[in-house]
Amino acid sequence: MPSQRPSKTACSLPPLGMDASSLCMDTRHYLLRTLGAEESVSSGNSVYTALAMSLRDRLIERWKNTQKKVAAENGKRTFYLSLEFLLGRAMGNTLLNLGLEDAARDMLTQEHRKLADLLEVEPDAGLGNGGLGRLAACFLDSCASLGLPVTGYGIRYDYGMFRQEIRGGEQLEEPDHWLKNGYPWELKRPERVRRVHFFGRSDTYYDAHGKMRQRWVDTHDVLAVPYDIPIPGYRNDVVNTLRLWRAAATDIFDLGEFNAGAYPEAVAAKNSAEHISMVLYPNDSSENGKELRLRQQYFLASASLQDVVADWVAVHGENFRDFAKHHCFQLNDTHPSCAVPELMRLLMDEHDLNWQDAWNITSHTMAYTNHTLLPEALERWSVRLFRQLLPRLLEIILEINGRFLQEVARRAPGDTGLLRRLSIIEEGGEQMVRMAHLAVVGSFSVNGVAALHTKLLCEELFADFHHLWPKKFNNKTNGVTPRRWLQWANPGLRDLITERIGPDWKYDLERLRDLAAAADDAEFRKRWAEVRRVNKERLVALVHRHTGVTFISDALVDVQVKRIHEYKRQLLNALHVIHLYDRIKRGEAAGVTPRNVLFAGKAAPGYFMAKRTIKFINNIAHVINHDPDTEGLLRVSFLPDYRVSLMEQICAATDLSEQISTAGKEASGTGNMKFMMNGALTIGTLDGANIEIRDAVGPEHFFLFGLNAQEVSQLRGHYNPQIYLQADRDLQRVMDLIQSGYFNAFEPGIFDPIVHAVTHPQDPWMVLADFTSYKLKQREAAELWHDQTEWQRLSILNTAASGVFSSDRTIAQYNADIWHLKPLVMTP
Ligand code: HBZ
Repeated sequence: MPSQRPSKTACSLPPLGMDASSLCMDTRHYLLRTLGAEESVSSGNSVYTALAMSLRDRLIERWKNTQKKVAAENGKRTFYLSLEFLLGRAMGNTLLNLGLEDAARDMLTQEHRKLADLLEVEPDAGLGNGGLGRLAACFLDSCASLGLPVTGYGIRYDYGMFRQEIRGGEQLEEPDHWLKNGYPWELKRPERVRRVHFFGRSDTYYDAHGKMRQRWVDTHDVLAVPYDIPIPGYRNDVVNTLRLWRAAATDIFDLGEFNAGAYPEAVAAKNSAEHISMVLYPNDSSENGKELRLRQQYFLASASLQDVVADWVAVHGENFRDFAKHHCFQLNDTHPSCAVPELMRLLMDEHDLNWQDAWNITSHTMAYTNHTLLPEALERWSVRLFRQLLPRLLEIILEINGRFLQEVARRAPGDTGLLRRLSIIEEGGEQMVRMAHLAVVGSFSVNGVAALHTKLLCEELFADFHHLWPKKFNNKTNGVTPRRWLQWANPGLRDLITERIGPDWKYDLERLRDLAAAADDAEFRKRWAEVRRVNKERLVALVHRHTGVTFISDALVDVQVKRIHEYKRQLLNALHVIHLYDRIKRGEAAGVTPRNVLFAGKAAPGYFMAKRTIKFINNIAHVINHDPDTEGLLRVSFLPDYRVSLMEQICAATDLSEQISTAGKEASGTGNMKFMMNGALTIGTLDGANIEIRDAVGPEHFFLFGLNAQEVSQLRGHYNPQIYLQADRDLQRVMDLIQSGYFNAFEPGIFDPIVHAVTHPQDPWMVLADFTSYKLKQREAAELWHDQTEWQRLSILNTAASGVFSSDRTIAQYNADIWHLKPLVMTP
């Protein structure tokens, strides 16, 4: 008898249920059978993990379908290359986007648990510094929600952004070991590992056809192991991918060294390979030039491009004719701009293309986004370091530069100044590679992140390039995802809005405009104010839990949360807080509107002034909060460890959003948008996206103060802070109070650097120049607060006008102008 053979058809699985009882069954399965937990005593941690696994199954189902669809459509795809993805927590976002929030809540209620408690178990994935990293995360959410085939590529750091503790008013940095309990939202893909070269030398050889070619030899290699995170779209069954690379040694031991008896050296080499993905650099606005950082950058660029090229070759063989039609690489700032020479290298050295064909492909697939004008943040790497670490890449960069400068010389004969200004290599002193020039030359699109920022890029930073290639430059004003930043962060407001204008705004945020009419409805305003009051109670509890400060109930909540940097001018806010305190002390309490001032943000560990600013704010807060005269009038708090999950609670409870950077310095800002969407009013300068926020809501509904960008630049060189000091008696009193040691009674001299910074004519941030107009605008805001009818009306109008700041709008513009991708439509 022939033995029974298994059937050829694979056993297909039924789709997973999307109701509370299916979710419950699966979660129990994982809890009891996979995690081996005791049902009765299982910790929040294991229930969280079990629920995450059940949700992941549902993501994977849709993920596979999306991948099949992408392959079947064989259309163009975009790859978003970024050293940072500041994802925050995944569970809430997954529940919201899959439409499983109610099911999860019901299931947990049956288990006598609260969803809110479970969500708190998840650590933030803090793989980014601030705006640039969070923007990448918002963009992924929007791409998936718009059904665009976009894959993120980044680094899976073992340690994300440091955890900030405040001791004695000062910042302490603690490592963020976010993976210590495992990360249920990722899948390791060992079968797709890549090999990345470092060191060695470039070798000339003749191939089988007698053609002279280059190859990179004697390299030290590092493996790049991918971990994939699913990125679900909002209720459209699309799930895109974020692929993060971890560095691993090629072999556990280098056999040569092992046999030579150098066992410790061999193990150390393994470590040094793995150091590449060990830790996120915590600088958000100045380059540190550390070799390890360049290694990270090349590691990401090389692994990601090899991955994409390998997929192409698997389908098309060595025919790259249509490669550019099918691919776009969006470079999130210059950090991944090694991608330009690396794609050239892969095409020429590994796939035998000639220079011209490789260049046509490279320069038609790369697109570069700039996020800063600050000169100290523009990346430059020494040619010496490049030659040592990435010799073949340097060779290619020099060739790109040589050909580029020839083109310039043809167009502007004899203009050596222009050549020097445009060159990718900076001469004079040590030769440096200017990464921004490399990115501009290698890309078909260069964009800024807000209208003013793009204008300044074209007129100043990249003026010569703009003159050469005006059509390359375009603006894409930033946006934020309304799923996380409105629907999830503010369910009360979400439901109230839906009740009023229906649910369409959830798919098209510009529909929020329909809310404007409700601003004149007294009953609606009352309910709006009530939702915001509840949100504020939650924030008050949070602040109390983490700082011990008791905020005044029903007082104005005035918030500045963002990275600590001189250009963002937390100091200006701090001076104003001292002024309010001074008014109370001099007997003007009756004129002072009760106010809670909240600060939060991290300082780069090596940034002295930023760290001293944190200490300054904490000392001011201590004095004010302990002075009985301030009771019921003024409270000040510095909330430690600012991160995505805290902002979710903060933005829903803020009345007054502080966006007070020196005009021309904040490229865009995105916190400003989150606050506006949730109904905060803004006090701000004409900087970054503030300008567009003010245009959208109407100038009469925005507290504008300060110099504009043109005035700032005209004042440079003859700025004299004494003029402003002499003209404002209130400002003198503030400075006198600080200098008297009032806020540092037992720490003599510690705030001298702060006094010096703001009173020095070289102060690039011109803090004192804007103090008086800031103070007066603050007074206007405080007076408006007493008219709650008007305040709530403006709050509603802010939300109603915020639709344009959805990252869905931003991504639709990237797609229309740069990517040209066809949206996927998933059929059930
Ligand atoms: O990018 C920020 C800008 O300051 C902000 O105005 C803008 O809204 C946002 C999104 O476009 N830039 C950053 O957040 N930059 C960094 O975090 C950074 C990180 C590593 C670096 C340099 C900068 O090496």
